[in-house]
Amino acid sequence: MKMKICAFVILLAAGVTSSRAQDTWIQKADFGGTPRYGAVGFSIGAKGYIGTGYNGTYLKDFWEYDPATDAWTQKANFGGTARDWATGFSIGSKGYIGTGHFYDGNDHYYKDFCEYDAASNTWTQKADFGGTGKAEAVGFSMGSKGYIGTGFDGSYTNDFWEYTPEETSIAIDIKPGTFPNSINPRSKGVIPVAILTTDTFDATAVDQTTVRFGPNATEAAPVQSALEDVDGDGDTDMILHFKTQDTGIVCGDTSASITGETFGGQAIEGSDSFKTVGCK
Ligand SMILES: [Ca+2]
Ligand SMILES: [Ca+2]
Repeated sequence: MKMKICAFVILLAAGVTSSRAQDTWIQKADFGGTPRYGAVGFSIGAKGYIGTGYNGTYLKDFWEYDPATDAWTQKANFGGTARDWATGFSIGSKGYIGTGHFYDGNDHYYKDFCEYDAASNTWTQKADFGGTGKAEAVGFSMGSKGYIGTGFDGSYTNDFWEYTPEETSIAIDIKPGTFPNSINPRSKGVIPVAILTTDTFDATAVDQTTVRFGPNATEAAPVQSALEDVDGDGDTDMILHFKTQDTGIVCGDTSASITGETFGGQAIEGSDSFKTVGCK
């Protein structure tokens, strides 16, 4: 009787163990650059990135990690000066590194802030970080916004800042296939608007729940959306339908805009012209 109970307990314990997933760490290829501290990283899509830091010398080299091949590739050096303890995050298809520190007998705390475009492997200087230059700040992103706070600027800090990138300009076509575009503001129908895929923008990445359309680009949410090649150039575009009465378009208006975000959090904006009809 005693043995039976014992066996039952063992089986139960084994069952519990095998039904639980286990967290694991697996060592991957070493970072492609030299050993260092004070580097910073972020991810864009299916790639990871690490750059800058200090190893006795201040560094600005920048590397891409591809988990599919477990390999590092050196990319364009960070766009600012070499530094350690910078801060980074990514928004959509762009990565950002800014703030940081350099010591040359005196401590220098940086507030410059650069954007990395993985598609073109280029860095662009953006608006300086809003607070004082600082080292060892922390950054993260949520949706289309980035955040940096805390850190050391000679003193401990707790200021906290939100970064909003400028909107990416996209091509839209009100009433695709027709021009000029005539809109009757009194119509009880819908207005079709296409977001076009181009060499630099994939319309299928747009999160249609975030899209608004109207003279102020804020008025109407789409009531219907579909993916199709509306301009017949071989790539897939997005077509959205907006109720005319939701758009706020009135007689005499001449243009309207779309705003929204991609699933990756990249803010977008595009405009097209039209003329109002049926107004007399
Ligand atoms: Ca049109
Ligand atoms: Ca197309």
